[in-house]
Amino acid sequence: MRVRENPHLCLKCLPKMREIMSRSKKHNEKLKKKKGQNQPYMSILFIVIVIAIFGAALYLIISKSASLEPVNKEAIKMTISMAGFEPNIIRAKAGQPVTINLINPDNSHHTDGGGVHNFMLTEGLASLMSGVDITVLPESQEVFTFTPAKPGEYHWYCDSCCGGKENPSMHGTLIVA
Ligand SMILES: [Cu+2]
Repeated sequence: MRVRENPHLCLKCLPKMREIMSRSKKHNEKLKKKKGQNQPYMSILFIVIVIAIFGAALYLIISKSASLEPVNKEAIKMTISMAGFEPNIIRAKAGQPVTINLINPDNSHHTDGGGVHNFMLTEGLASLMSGVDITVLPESQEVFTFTPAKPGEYHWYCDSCCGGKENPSMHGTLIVA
């Protein structure tokens, strides 16, 4: 500070100033060296973070595509995931029981509904039945039977994710002849 304030230094001050400047130069070099020493650690840390992120993404992809074999081979095999029901149209005959093996391949990492889906059918059934409301937990399956009462077109839906009944992809149609 004093140096800048007074550019016309006396000869007495000159050696002192040189010493200060040299010290500051040495300090800067030291800092640079230290920074250089830290760089390999930073690169390793960066690589580790990148690997961790890719690993997590890969795990999510693999676990999502895990398919489950239906436990009941006689039943209608149906899948419910974030993409909707597959198939989303089934045909049945009035008075004849329909058995569905509903498979949920989604894992519990889904932020919406935690990977839980369900099958809700509240119309077209025999008066004795109050409706079908089956919940399928992540990466599991359920087998259930219902009997449509009379011919017509009825709709089922998933009530546990993505806005429930309002979600257009979480629907299915039951066509009863
Ligand atoms: Cu759902």
